[in-house]
Amino acid sequence: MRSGLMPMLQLAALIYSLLPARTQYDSCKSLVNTDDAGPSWEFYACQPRPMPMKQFLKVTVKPAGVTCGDPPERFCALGNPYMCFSECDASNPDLAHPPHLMFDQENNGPVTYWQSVTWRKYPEPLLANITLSWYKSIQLTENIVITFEAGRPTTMILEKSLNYGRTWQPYQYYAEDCMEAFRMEAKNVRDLSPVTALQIICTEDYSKWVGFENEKNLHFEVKERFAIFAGSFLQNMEALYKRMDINKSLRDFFTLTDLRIRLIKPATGGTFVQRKYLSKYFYAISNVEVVGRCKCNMHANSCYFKEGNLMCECDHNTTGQDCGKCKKNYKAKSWRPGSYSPYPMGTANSCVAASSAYGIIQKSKAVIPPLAAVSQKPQKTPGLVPTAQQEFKKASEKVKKPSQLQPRSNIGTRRNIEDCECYGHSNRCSYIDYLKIVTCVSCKHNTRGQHCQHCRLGYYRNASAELDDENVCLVCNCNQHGSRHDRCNELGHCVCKEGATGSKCDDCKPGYRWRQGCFPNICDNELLLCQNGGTCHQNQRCLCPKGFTGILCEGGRCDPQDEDCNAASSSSLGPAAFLLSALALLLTAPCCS
Ligand SMILES: *[C@@H]1O[C@H](CO)[C@@H](O)[C@H](O)[C@H]1NC(C)=O
Ligand SMILES: *[C@@H]1O[C@H](CO)[C@@H](O)[C@H](O)[C@H]1NC(C)=O
Ligand SMILES: *[C@@H]1O[C@H](CO)[C@@H](O)[C@H](O)[C@H]1NC(C)=O
Ligand SMILES: *[C@@H]1O[C@H](CO)[C@@H](O)[C@H](O)[C@H]1NC(C)=O
Ligand SMILES: [Ca+2]
Repeated sequence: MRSGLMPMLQLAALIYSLLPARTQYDSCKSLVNTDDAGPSWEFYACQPRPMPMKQFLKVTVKPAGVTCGDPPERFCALGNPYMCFSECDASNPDLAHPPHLMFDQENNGPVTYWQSVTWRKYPEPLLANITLSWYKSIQLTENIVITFEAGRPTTMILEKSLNYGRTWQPYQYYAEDCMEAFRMEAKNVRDLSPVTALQIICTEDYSKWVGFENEKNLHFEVKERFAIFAGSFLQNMEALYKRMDINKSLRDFFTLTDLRIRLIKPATGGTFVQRKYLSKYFYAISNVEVVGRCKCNMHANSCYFKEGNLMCECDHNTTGQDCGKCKKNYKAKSWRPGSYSPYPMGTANSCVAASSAYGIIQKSKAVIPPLAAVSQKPQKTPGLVPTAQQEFKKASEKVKKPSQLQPRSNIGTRRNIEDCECYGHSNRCSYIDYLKIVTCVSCKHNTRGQHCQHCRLGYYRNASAELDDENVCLVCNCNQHGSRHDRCNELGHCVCKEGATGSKCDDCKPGYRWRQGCFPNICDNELLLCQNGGTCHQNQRCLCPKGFTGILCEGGRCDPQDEDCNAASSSSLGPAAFLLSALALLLTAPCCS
């Protein structure tokens, strides 16, 4: 019996290990032999392998002071308020619970965790935001799993950002009672269909009190959503990839640059809060597992971590952190992401040299209607910022016939409601009495304005799209570090900070180097030469031979034992070198946000 079982298990393990390892789109090119022309390159769509992303993130916990230990506190068991087993003291490394313990490797050692203060201020809510930033777009390939050590929260929201934390949208709501907490019907990912796959739901699956040991994990279900398209064992990934190719919302749904865990109410053990024992209510998270791949737009099969940044190693003559543009002199065709089709090699959509035979630049001849009423203020109607539900909702609602319009008596009487023209971005108008105009409300698709005819700030007009196109407004995507703000002009060009360049301000001018923004070179191989045999390290400092000092190693050789050595060398600095050292001081100071 036993001997028969083992090979079975081994076989199962083997099959299982083969399944996720079946790599697709893992090479960007290969050398092929053609009969007439000899060997030549063939190019394919490619993407990096998934990896554990928790090692590359930066964590911020807010509000300040929500991490336990300052002052030290005792914590009691949820099930037994007299069992106060643990103490948190930020000044003692053995008793501290700082945020980075959510992302360490446990390696069979004791469980390490971040812990909040207790709910001693009840009934004031115990709120905490845990923000994870990658400074890079990544695509989820596995479920996000958050491990809570002292009960899963009664209420929380998972949020995500696609634009480096500039704007946020809910990803999933979690509550013991969705209706009570969020006025949402409780749902389960298994209830979703291909049509509703991207709905933002509230789930009660991970918030019910089931005792400490039974279940500590909370999921954001990526695999289950993949399975809606690819089958329950993800056996038909081709179907999923085909959909992703043509549906940007579907691709974007699994893409993010930042995640936020908004903790709203801690575990209460399934009963009311006992005011006498507030030391048993708190949050403790031992692990946050986020597995995904760098988003490289199907133009790279690897991604590396350099100077605190994830970068795609771009192929197909593309460049940029996400391979999101063509290399210089390879702009004969406009940039496009690689395509998953035809399965399983895909299409590379390489950038083409400007001088090549394909070099016909197709300019769009679309006429952009003049922008009316430009002087109006950006509207602050809450509905103008689309909620995720609106954004993910089937976005094809047509303008309703005037007779179907619902009166909105709270804003004004209806008049000339026939003038309700919103180019399909809204189906509601209001009459504003004091301006005597009919105006669209809740413009969708990132539009705004009386007729939803403008783009929201941070978006620009897609010149080849009609005004009633869903894609009429494109996100400016200005690089957070390189641009002055997130707005751009009608061509999508952003306003760059000093030293930055490029339409999205994600490149540096000569003489500057990218380190989450462009910083002037301290040394280089042309103008700012290191002297006396010094070597320039990453354009940021000269590595001086022994005995030489100064920004450019220009300080003369002197005896290090000599007390006057440092003074002598700094007083010998010329004005230029003095300026440089002042600059270096500025640059090493903690920088602006
Ligand atoms: C948490 O983040 C949300 C937005 O995502 C914000 O409205 C709220 O004020 C933040 N709370 C804290 C305590 O920082
Ligand atoms: C994209 O896919 C989602 C999920 O299947 C679907 O709800 C949505 O209607 C699709 N969008 C378009 C433009 O096809
Ligand atoms: C990049 O451009 C060069 C010159 O046009 C070409 O030889 C090469 O094949 C291109 N590479 C890719 C991946 O398209
Ligand atoms: C601009 O609009 C056209 C027409 O709808 C669309 O095909 C194109 O993809 C849009 N451009 C972008 C960058 O989304
Ligand atoms: Ca840990």
